[in-house]
Amino acid sequence: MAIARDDLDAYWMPFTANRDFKKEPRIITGAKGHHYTTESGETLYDMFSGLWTSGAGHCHPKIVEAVQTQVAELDYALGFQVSNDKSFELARRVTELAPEGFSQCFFTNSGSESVDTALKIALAYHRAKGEGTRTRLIGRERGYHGVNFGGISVGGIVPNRTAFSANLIPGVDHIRATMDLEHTAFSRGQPAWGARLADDLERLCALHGGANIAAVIVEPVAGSTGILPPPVGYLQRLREICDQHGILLIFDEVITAFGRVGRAFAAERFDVKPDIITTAKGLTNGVIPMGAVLVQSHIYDAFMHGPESMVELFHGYTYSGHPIAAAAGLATLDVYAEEDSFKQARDKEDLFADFLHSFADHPKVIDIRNFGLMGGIELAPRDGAPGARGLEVHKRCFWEEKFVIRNGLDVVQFSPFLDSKTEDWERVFARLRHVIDTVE
Ligand code: PXG
Ligand code: PLP
Repeated sequence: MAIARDDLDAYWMPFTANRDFKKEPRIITGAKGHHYTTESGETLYDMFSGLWTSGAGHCHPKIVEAVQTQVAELDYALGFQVSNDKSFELARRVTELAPEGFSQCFFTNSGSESVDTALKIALAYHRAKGEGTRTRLIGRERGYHGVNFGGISVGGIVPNRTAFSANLIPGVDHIRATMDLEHTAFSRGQPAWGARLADDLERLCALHGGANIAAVIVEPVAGSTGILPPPVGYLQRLREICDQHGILLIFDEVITAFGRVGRAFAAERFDVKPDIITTAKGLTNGVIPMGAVLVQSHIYDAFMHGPESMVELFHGYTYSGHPIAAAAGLATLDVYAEEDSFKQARDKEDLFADFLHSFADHPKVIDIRNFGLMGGIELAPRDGAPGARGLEVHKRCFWEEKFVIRNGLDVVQFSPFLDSKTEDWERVFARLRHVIDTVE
């Protein structure tokens, strides 16, 4: 249904240029499979799988049915001291899918909540073990860990922090970002250069004393900042340094979990085992908001002391383990298994890289980055107007070429479906070339 122009005003949209958007609203009213429909009845191809969320396709019939059934059976039950059946089943299924050793899962409603939950678990874990001096948290420049206070404090996206800079949580430092165009430009997949950047963590251990650091949080492949795959050996080196100093390693897999890098988890793909993994998005295929924080058994076990009638972790959300979200999650995991979605993604990643890197010779392109089914083409910014060219490409793809991509400043980004079809990519990338050729 088309919405009246007068109806646009009340909604303060997230991470959106509200005034610009409301002059020329891009409004979706339906979706099926790999396509959206707009309020004017046009069909658009979705080259971003929702917002990294919907790898199995929109309105997947199995997930739709599971949600419809669940909402009529149990809409909600309290989650503190009482719970629902589906949440337990989903926790078991998620831990079975996870790398060995991940034995428990704590439910949240978003990636931002997963991150703040993981940071709190890390701090409380050390305290429970009698290492209360471990209070410092380490993030990475350019990291995106959601928008809550913990997440923006360890995060490294400058505009997300600026207005709040005096109120970020104390005791946080950042290691360097892993991109340096001089060394990494046009790397296909993981850059060969840059493992040494992990040694920045050693510097912070020397500065603060490693025994004062609770945890390090990184995205195994940085997504929001414009797709930065880890240099070869980098994550292994971070793990080594954490082990040497007794620091917990947190992988923020809100984007990378559930097939985006061709495996259930990036931890599995890179063969590096963190202590804690945060997830959201693909857990329910984006259908109902839900996140999960996975912990290794040594974390959970550290809390299971003291009187049995005591709450072990003073943390939780009204909607933790919501039955409808859990039902969506169970159906989503079924779909991933039945359709072998992660293998489909893996089988297609080379072709995806070929399409992306076919832009390497374009005069307006300054870098191309990819890993799994995450890809970004960085355009040269216009003089004095960073981001303007990227936004124009995004809008022209939407209005003229009828497909949806994301731009983060001048990085044009793609997060295709796990079961994408070659012919759809052929059309998208051919038309994208035309748009980049002709954009000012
Ligand atoms: N951690 C990571 C690694 C993320 O990518 C979050 C935490 C926060 O999740 P929620 O569900 O609270 O948004 C994210 C989310 C983009 C984009 O444009 C990426 C995210 C969110 C919105 C936009 O790439 N990632
Ligand atoms: N604010 C108030 C006044 C509340 O009562 C609650 C929860 O009961 C919250 C915030 C937190 O809400 P949620 O548990 O949905 O995160």
